[in-house]
Amino acid sequence: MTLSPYYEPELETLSQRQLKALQSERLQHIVRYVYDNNAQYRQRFDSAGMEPNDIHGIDDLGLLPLMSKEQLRDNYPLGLSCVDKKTLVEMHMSSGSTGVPVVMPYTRGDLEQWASCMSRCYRMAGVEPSDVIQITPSFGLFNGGFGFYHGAQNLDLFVVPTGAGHTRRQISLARDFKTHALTGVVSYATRILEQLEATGETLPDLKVCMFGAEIFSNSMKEKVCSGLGVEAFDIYGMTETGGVGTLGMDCSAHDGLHVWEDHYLIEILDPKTQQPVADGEMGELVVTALTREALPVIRFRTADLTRIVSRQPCQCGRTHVRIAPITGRLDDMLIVKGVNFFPVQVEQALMSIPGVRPHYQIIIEDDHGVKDVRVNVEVDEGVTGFMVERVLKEALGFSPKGDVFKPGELPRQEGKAQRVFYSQK
Ligand code: DLL
Repeated sequence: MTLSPYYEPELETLSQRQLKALQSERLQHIVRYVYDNNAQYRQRFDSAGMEPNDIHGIDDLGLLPLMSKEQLRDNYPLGLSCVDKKTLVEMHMSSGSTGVPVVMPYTRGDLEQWASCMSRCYRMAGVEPSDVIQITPSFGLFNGGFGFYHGAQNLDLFVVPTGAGHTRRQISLARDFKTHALTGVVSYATRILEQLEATGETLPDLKVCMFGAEIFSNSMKEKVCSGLGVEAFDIYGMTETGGVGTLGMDCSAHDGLHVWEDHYLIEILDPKTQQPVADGEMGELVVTALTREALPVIRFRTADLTRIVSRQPCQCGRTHVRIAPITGRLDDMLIVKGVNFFPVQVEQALMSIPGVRPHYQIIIEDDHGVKDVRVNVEVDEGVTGFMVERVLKEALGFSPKGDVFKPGELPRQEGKAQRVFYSQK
């Protein structure tokens, strides 16, 4: 018997009208809820000159003040929690580049909401009960490991909880337990692929990869898919929204990420004016959590850049809005020699060169305020620095300096890969 491709068919295929009505009702509720249960929210709404009764539906969203990562950091550990600490059952945390933590506490209801979002993602990737799923992010403060786990438990999948690292052991477990789906951080897939290529082994049972947590170019995705012989899904979420999978994933049409709009209201705003951009235009994703209990973010500025792909129903039958894969973060944009670019553009150009490996570094050299960029990349024999430089010049409009390295020469990291480094002269 083939299972339904949906986990919650009715909710995933609501008509636009039904969806808007549900979102409006939930928005009114959540705004009243945070106002009544947390003094910080109350104060911020009061300062913005609004009160919960002003919100009649999603068209009034713009009346609510925007929320920044700093606010979450300033309220470490539980200053923005809307529930009694006794009702909390779990927490996750991200430290980001500044090291000041952002904490997300969970009630039992929040864990169930997370598991439902994740279950939708698994179903969308065609993963079925008793399929073997290998979870490669760490089981710890990072939400990745536990998020994949909660969803998998909810669907009765067979979990191989390898956690991070130990690539050789990951491969032997995947082979011995016939892993069907591999989940984790994008750059870890490249580590597994590298190891397989070095030994000539294959993982014939592996059919699906669910990867996210990092911005990745299409060409990187193609390399991973063809190398591992899998279909890769781009899964999206963040600590502030409740973790991996909460915001959505692409379906096998791979035409944008389906946002779980009954749980999260999204806006795409111009980062400068903070006004909505037209559909199709790039902007900052701003998220309101409609169904979380412990810490529902309201108009949270994610700093992630994306655009609306379509509001029309997808060929998979789901009706929620689709957004483009994340192309950059506001704080990621590099400016060198008067040219603005995102690291993913360098990756896209590098990965389009046959024989270039998915391991690279972008080094921003600062010589008394004058910036230059150096790109180091691993390549197979026969690929020269000149070939790399030519492609980068074409893509970026200027020639970065750089060196080519043999496979395995650049350092590897566990977890999210650091691609950009800064050096002072
Ligand atoms: O990275 C959640 C996650 C874990 C997603 C495992 C997918 C797989 P944080 O550590 O809080 O949570 O980082 C969130 O990572 O704002 C994006 O900038 C980036 N990010 C997450 N998913 C994607 C994705 C997890 N699919 C931050 N594509 C977000 C691009 C992503 N960037």
